Amino acid sequence: MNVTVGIVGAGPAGLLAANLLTRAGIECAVFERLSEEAVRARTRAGLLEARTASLLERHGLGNGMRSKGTRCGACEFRRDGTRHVFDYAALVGIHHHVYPQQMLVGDLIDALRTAAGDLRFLCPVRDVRSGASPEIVLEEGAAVRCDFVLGCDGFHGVTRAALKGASCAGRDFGAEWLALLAESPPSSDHTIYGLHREGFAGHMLRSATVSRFYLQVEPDSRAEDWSDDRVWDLLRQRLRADGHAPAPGRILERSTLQLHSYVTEPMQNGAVFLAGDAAHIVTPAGGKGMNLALQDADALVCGLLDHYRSGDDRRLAEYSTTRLAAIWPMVEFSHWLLELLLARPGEGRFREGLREARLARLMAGGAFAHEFAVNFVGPPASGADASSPAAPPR
Ligand code: RFL
Repeated sequence: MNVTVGIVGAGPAGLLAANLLTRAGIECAVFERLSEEAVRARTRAGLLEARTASLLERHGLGNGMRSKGTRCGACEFRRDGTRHVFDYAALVGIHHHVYPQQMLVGDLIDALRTAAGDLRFLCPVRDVRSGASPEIVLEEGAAVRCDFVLGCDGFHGVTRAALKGASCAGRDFGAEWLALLAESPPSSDHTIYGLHREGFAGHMLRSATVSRFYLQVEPDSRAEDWSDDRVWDLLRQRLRADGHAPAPGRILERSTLQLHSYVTEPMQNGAVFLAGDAAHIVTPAGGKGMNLALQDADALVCGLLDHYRSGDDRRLAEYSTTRLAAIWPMVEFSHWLLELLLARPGEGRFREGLREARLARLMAGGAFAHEFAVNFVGPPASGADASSPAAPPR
């Protein structure tokens, strides 16, 4: 079996790449190990940077985000019962879009179907072989020969192993968050970070009735050991300020997240390319993961369009260098924010002193606050990663 571009994984990166290639008339197929139902139901991210939102609009894929999402231009830090609202939109004039990942993934699946794209669920990939004509080896044994393979299969995928000579640099932060999705309405119109001495708590917007919460817990905790009552007691304790606290509701999902960040360099070997979490994973602090995944896919498709339309391989050759230059600053930003959010009760007053100083510096306004705002909402797209509009649907 042959396919021009083989895409492993139907997450945000793989689905965006498939949409753009299919609309441009370049044959591609997506191989996804899970069922469509499972992919559509996977709740994760919710914050789209301004440059990601404009990327989706530019490709005609922003309708759902615009009609069902909301805009957000501030975040809040709560510490010792005091609220510190950071109005980044007032500083830089741009907003986030709040649009749950599963809704965007649903939009991308629907758009790909409309464009008659080739999307194969329950089709796990066992291996990817690099080389002049790379191959995707399916779990059931068939090999699919491709011009290019896009590894969009997340951090636990199989494509990264095909990048011989690539290295993965990263850090495990030795901390864990309980990630919860609950029937609890927003208690404000922005993200809330609770900087409590005993551990971080976060309240993130998702919809009018559902919120995502994070709770810093002891490393190696098990999600099922946390009763609803204990979860709500801690969330209310860590997020309470000036009489504001989240309203308890039914907990729909709970899982634990080991906090780590990793970056693979380079993101390419021959005709095999990585995009999204397959190449880099960032902790949820700052909400960068899905944004980087979509931006990678957009940049990669730009290079492929140049290759097929004019035989110009410069953007493909520069893909890894260009993307890593955009990825590392976001990893650094997320790391800085995580250091502000995480409590390390064992480190006592010194750590708390640093947190106080960092928060004060941020809330003082000025150049530092401006830089934080730009990084949080996403710097404007540079010439290097701003793609040309996709060709109209066939
Ligand atoms: P995905 O979404 O992980 O998709 C990869 C797909 O590949 C499939 N796959 C395979 N298919 C075939 N054969 C194999 N051998 C395969 N192995 C894997 C998988 O089934 C899957 O469908 O990667 P992608 O496209 O790179 O997208 C990355 C984003 O999903 C991720 O970065 C974000 O969800 C991270 N993230 C957040 N990002 C943000 O920008 N803003 C946020 O607010 C935010 N919140 C979060 C998050 C991630 C979270 N978790 C669970 C890690 C909150 C949470 C709780």
